[in-house]
Amino acid sequence: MKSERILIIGSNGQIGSVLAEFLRGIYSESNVIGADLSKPENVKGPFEILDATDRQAVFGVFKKYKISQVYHLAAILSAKGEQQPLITWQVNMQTYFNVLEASREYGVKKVFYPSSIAVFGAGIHGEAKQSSYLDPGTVYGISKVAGENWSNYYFRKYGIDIRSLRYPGIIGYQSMPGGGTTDYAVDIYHKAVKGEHFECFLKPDTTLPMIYIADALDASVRLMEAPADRITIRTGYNLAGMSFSPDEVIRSIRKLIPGFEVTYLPDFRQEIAASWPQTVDDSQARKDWGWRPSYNLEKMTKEMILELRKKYDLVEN
Ligand code: NAD
Ligand code: AKB
Repeated sequence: MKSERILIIGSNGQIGSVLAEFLRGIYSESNVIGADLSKPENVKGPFEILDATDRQAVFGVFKKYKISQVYHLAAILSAKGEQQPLITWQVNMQTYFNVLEASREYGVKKVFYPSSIAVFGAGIHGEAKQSSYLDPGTVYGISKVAGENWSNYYFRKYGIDIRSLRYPGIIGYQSMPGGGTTDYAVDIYHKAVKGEHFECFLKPDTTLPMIYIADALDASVRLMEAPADRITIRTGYNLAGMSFSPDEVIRSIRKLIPGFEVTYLPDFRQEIAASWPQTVDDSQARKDWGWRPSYNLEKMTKEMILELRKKYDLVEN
């Protein structure tokens, strides 16, 4: 087992809950400390109830556990963020400033900052390049661009080794998403497996970049473990898994669940999705630290359906 003391802030969330398990497998249960606004039942390993907007509380957790690495996942995502823009700005930025300052104070070795495809805006037509202009249309996207720039600033000014990925929409069977525009792509599998009708809040041809959770975790840890001299981007690396529209994911699900019924009722999230790129060029991540995704849409659909059938106890004998 590797020796690090790793703090995950936002460990109850879609990514955090799965990442915690993944990191415990690498660093041991006692070395991965979860932290979130409330304590979930049956939590494994050390856990702190923490409001990361509270500077003193954040400093206290860093000191108590002698943290050496942080994954700062706490945030309000794109769709929820548009319902409460100023609170979203406050939460997304204040939590990150507290993490940056605590990292400086306690000599944290590495920080992971999750950015998003939401940093891109309507100015991109089609594929987002690593160096594409960033003109986000959501408060969430604005906070991620700011977070990326602060990461770069703290790296250059204070030498804190901060690493960041611009995640696409993440899809996994283990946990539910928490208020994003790409959430439909998780929900749709649950509805299909349970034999329920699905109402889609995006139009059928809205293509977005997505990634399977196993690939997202692999990319995150691979980036964090890469030698520092391989990291040439200190804002946020573009990351790609696959790209698909609701129509395409439905067709891939119907190969295994032919009767799956879907209707469309686009809402405000359609406008957010329409402002995001359709594909992402991640060649810099591939070149710098050897990133390669393992899942395409068909492989992911098979695994999602298999795992969700087990979860809902629907496995055919
Ligand atoms: P989520 O909403 O599922 O989880 C976020 C967690 O942060 C929640 O458990 C919430 O309780 C916690 N949190 C919120 N405010 C907090 C505070 N003040 N103090 C402590 N905890 C707080 O989000 P997620 O999908 O797991 O995303 C994690 C990170 O990855 C976020 O920064 C998000 O922007 C980024 N990201 C996610 C995706 C995706 O598709 N899931 C894509 C791109 C980027
Ligand atoms: C969202 O839809 O807000 C997130 C993201 C892509 O950042 N899933």
